[in-house]
Amino acid sequence: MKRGVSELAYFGGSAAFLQKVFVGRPNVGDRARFLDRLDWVLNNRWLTNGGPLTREFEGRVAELAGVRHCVATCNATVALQLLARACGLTGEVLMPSLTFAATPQAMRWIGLDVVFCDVDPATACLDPARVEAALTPRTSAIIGVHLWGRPCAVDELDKIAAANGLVLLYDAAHALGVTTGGRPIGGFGVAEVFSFHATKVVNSFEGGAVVTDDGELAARIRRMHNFGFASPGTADSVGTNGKMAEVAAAMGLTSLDTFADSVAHNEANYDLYRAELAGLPGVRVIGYDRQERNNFHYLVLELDGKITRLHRDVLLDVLRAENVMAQRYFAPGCHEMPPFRGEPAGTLPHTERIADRVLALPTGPSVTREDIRRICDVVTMAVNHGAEVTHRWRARRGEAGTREVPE
Ligand code: T4K
Repeated sequence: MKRGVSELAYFGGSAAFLQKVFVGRPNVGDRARFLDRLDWVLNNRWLTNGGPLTREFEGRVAELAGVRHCVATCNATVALQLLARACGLTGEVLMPSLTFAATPQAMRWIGLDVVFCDVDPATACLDPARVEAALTPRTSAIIGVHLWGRPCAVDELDKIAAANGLVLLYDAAHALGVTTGGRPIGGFGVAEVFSFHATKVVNSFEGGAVVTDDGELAARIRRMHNFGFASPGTADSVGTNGKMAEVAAAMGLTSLDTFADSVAHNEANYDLYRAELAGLPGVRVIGYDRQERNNFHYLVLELDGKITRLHRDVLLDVLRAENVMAQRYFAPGCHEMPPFRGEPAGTLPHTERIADRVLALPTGPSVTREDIRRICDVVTMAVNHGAEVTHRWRARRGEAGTREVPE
């Protein structure tokens, strides 16, 4: 327990954790089961190119997502590119700026123009009204992002896409195992993309997948992710190499085996964070709709600096000094990153406001209840003494002559 501001590690106290506690610590799952699978892969001498474990993984992901088809890929960024290409996107694609850089990067990399729309402050996902206002004759698609695993306004976006002849896709990197209106994420729009990166709730080291009910689209993507081959060695379309390796599928299957346990652990963590931080003025744990299925993968705090007198970046520094490696998921908004700059400042006010306030804290199966109590103790100490912490933080920054001080 910290008994005063001077005991915070940032101001010279000892750190709350001897070793770093990370956001996105991988869920390794049952190691023996993984090693069995790995052994099987090596004995089978079939290491990639649509091997049996990859097919099994695809079947299990499709089932979880409630769709007929799944094409597993080397990562979600390539999955987004394959999907965009397979749908024949051209010109402009609309998407939120409040996302991981992969969403716009994937589109820009294949030559599409990215147009950012503001988010609905209630969901932090695309605001359908802003999408409608951004349509031009060059718009070919809408890409929704289920941010932090909280679903987009799928019905409204569907109506806009249908009324304007647009392709509707979802970046569902955060939303495996989530439902909206009782229906699993995976079956909305033309297709959706999951990520199985090491840091995700289900991981395959690196990996991704396109899921869809459209068999023709899935077949096209399957060909495209294998050099465009329609038959061995013969390409009938432009293609790339986006395949998942068997070792990745072995990890993905092992991670799926414990998916329900991981979600239960995440949910218990989420409840404990909420209980520990309840009533702390100006601090909100971003919520999940308990009527739906959630994966509780991201634990996101929103800090109202006017109340706390403590900016998110100050709290981030304070936490990191304690070895709590919180993350600014997601700041800055992508529209403020050099490859995408061009929007006049202030055009995405909700995005900018949220990006300025949010902070992801460690959760997942490797984070214990005691870890959470200690993390919340630091947050509580810093927030309860927000003005003093900010003052001392500024003084230290000023002495060091480093970056500008957030308001
Ligand atoms: N769309 C969205 C909305 C996404 O969030 C992402 C990825 C994508 C698309 C693209 O998916 P992929 O193409 O990656 O399949 C991390 C992940 O690399 C990235 O996959 C993820 N989103 C993003 C939210 O988080 P960084 O730049 O924050 O990575 P890094 O290396 O700083 O790691 C994050 C944290 O995880 C750190 O606290 C350390 C910890 N960590 C990381 C790794 C790799 C571990 O403890 N062990 C590990 O092995 O992007």
